[in-house]
Amino acid sequence: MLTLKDIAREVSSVHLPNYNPLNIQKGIVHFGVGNFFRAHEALYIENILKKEPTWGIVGVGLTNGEHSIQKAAMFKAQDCLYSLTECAPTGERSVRIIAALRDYLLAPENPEDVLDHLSNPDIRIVSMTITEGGYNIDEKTGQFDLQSLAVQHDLKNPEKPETVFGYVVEGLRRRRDRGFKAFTILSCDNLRHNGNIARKAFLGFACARDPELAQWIEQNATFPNSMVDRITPTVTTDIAKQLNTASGLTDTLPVVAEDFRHWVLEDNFADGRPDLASAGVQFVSDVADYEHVKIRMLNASHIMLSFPAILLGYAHVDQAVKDPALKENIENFLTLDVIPTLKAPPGVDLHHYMLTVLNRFSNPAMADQTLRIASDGCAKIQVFWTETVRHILIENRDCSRIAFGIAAYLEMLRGKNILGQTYTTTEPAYTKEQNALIHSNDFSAGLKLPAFDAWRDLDTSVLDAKVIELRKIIRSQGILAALSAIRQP
Ligand code: CS2
Repeated sequence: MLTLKDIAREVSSVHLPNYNPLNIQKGIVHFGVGNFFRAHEALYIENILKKEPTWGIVGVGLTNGEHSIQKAAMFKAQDCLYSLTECAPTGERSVRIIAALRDYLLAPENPEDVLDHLSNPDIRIVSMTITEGGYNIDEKTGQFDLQSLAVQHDLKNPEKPETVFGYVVEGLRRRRDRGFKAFTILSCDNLRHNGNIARKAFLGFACARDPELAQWIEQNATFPNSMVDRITPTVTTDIAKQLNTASGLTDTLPVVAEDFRHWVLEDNFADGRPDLASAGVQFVSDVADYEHVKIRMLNASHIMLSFPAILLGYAHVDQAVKDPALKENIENFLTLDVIPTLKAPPGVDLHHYMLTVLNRFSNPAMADQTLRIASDGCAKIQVFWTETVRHILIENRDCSRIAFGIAAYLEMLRGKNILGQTYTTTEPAYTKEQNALIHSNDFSAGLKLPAFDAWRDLDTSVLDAKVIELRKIIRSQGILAALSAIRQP
């Protein structure tokens, strides 16, 4: 296993940290230590640690299922080191060891340890990648959902929290009572205005817990918005083996990512920040236009591609984007439906952006999984498609591509592709009753799913009829026939 001792010796062709990890102090707590975080934020931090050794990261996992316990043990066993393999579409690869993660805590095993870190004034940033659906916002009301069981638990047991909201707010309560500064709450999830959503969620929780504390947090903590971008596939056991064979390392937690990365951030930090600009972070006064472009073009077309791709039996994104009919559909979706609704940020050409996205999707070296992209479609559809759908409905524009996307999503959820193979989708938000809607023989039943809540206030009759028509075509003649039916003349 990879250890600090290993990185003291040169492993040929693997880049090692340019600082001594033993000299690093902790300055950041991060919730949600997934592959994206390990290939993105952790790498940016890695690149400044030599100059600024006070910004090491403590990772926190909030769940204690078997998988989480195993992951925590693996992190500990390799001193929280791991290898990152970056792959260019040309096939070139480079491997480096990331040592920015200096500790990993499994919150349910020792909640006090997490709260001690959060109330330590050395921790000045609390960042998070807790997924698009993780902010507990009710899309119908746009408000923090106080009724969820986990939130209710934390409101009743504020000093023994279980959710990220409970932990962060209790940590801030202790800092206030001890006369310490608040920290920056930095969301790194693919959300529209992720900082504003985080503010709504954490203040929503804090207000229900103690309005005075909420006021202190509002006045002292900050919630910068950010746009984050780097495609980071799931690492299966086979991929891990291949990565280790290629690198010559014995890493139980290797990560692989594309060679592209981008982070645009608002410069609004409560208690200082590292010099991230020197590591390539772009600081701007308003992230909104960058977020809109990224979410509505890259993430939106990622799901628009993956839903039908799964039905066609494509396991990987690069295979899917090489299918002419699927690629043409993405190009039409972006040029006809999405780009006309966007404002290009300074220096960004939207047509060029589209070509870059398609080129990134075609990177075969990563074997990015269509099922990874399609997971939690319920949250992703709401976050990635809503603005585009609302524009189309309000302006009475051609809704056929979005109807196709919805039809492909609903058919994909049924778990069987055109080759008759079955697969398992991941939809954490759906209840038993909602899952039954997916398998109903009534083609309109699925339209009741919460995935479509964010435009339910508009007249959806034309869209709904088109979805039903396309579902029938997919079921009787297949996905390519449905694509032909919506093809541009
Ligand atoms: C993907 C993202 O899961 C998804 O929906 O679109 O993980 C995507 O790979 C990243 O946002 C790229 O920055």
